[in-house]
Amino acid sequence: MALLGIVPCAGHVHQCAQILRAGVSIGTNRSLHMTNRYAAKEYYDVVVVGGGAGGITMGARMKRKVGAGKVAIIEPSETHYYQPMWTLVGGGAKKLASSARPTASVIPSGVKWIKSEVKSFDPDNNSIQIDDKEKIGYKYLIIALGIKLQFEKVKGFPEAFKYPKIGSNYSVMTVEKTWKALQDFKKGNAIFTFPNTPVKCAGAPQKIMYLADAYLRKNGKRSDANFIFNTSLGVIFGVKKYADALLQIIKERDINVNYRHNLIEVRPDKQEAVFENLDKPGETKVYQYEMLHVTPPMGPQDVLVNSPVADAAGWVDVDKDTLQHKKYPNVFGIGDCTNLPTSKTAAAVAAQSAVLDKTISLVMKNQTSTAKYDGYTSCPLVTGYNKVILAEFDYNQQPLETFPIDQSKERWTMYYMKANMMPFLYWHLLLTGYWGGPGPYRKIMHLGLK
Ligand code: FAD
Ligand code: UQ1
Repeated sequence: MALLGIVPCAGHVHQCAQILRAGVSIGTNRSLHMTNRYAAKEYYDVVVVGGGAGGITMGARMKRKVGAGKVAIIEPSETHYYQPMWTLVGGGAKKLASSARPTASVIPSGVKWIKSEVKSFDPDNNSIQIDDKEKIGYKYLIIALGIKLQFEKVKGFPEAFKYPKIGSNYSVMTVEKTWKALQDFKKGNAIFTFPNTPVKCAGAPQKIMYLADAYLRKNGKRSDANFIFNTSLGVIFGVKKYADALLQIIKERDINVNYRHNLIEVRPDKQEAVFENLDKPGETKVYQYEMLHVTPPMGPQDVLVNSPVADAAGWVDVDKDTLQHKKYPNVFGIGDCTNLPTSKTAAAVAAQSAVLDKTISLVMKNQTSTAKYDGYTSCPLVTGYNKVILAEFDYNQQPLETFPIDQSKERWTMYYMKANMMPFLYWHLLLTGYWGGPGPYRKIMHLGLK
């Protein structure tokens, strides 16, 4: 217990067996799973697993709902990162340190931080197991575990990162290597990859390419570089309005795009990257690189795969409107770990947090949830050191824009917002549970306009 920093405290931690026996039902006539055969050592009204963007945000919202002492957040990491900053760190426009804060400083005050990893879920008994086989009981569970990076699925990784000229903005360990590779660029291919899996922030694999292009132009080296975007996808971006704008930029900046090309191996000693053609099984092509930016394959966290709270693929199986678990009504999911059919971003987490807040309020009152998430997500597509296309869209991949201007145009104002305002919004409004996405402002901004 002491090792985990968990100190049971009367008034804050209740004996689960006592409370779990209460049993409540919700409007959906599915009864909450409120009997527990195992007495967990600790019990909280709300347990949040994962202390990233979604977990801290929901922890703050739940504190307001049920009181700090009745909420616990389970998160093993000592440091919380604002990951959207890493695009700019890889491009040399921000320092890595500016993306990091101690986890202790973002845990809502009074909320219990259990510095541990979740090892398994037992939703039939309202408990989860953490390190050392210890069980934590809950009345409501919110799963916010994010997505797992799987560099090891590409032959040659992770050892390849010991070599220069390879970087990845997706990991805190490798993002500064991107900037180094860019600064050291001499002559040859600059290659950027997109894997054959779901990813978080699907725009990020190409944002760094536009920054690299701008950097080399500024330094008079662009004519020595051949830019290649090898993507497993069949399109440049899923929303036509922004795809059209990006294709125009790609043409203007002389970038070569190879669709359906998936990175399968890196040979860093020879500076070679091997890609398979997904449309011609067995066909591979070796590319020489002077700089390689890798977006790793990604997938659900190990603890979710084959767990009772996950779907067949390993994503938390939630209702796409309410974010309530499809089978366990006292379990909820938010963010990258869910099977919500939208693009995985912090902006999506913001909009989801407002919906989930409503859903849980209604469930707590034994009412059916009427909240409805529209799939809102956003990707500030950085296309230079002072340019951003602000993509915002919904489940139908239709633009859902906040500002009454054409957001598919590159704008310095949007860059300013991405680089300077979003971090503030994240640390001070999202993580404190006061930012539920731009939905309400969109309506005001568009007043009087069609
Ligand atoms: P995370 O924030 O990743 O948090 C998951 C947490 O779960 C982590 O703290 C982890 O330690 C914890 N965890 C994992 N396993 C366990 C376990 N077994 N037990 C307990 N805890 C566990 N989004 C935008 O909106 N705009 C952008 O411009 C943008 N750009 C991005 C650029 C890059 C390079 C990257 C990498 C991401 C970007 N994103 C952007 C995406 C955004 O950062 C994520 O979508 C967001 O952080 C998702 O929040 P989450 O809570 O689902 O997951
Ligand atoms: C957003 O809400 C958000 O989460 C805090 C982001 O992540 C950092 C974003 O990148 C964006 C664009 C939004 C949406 C916000 C506005 C004002 C359009």
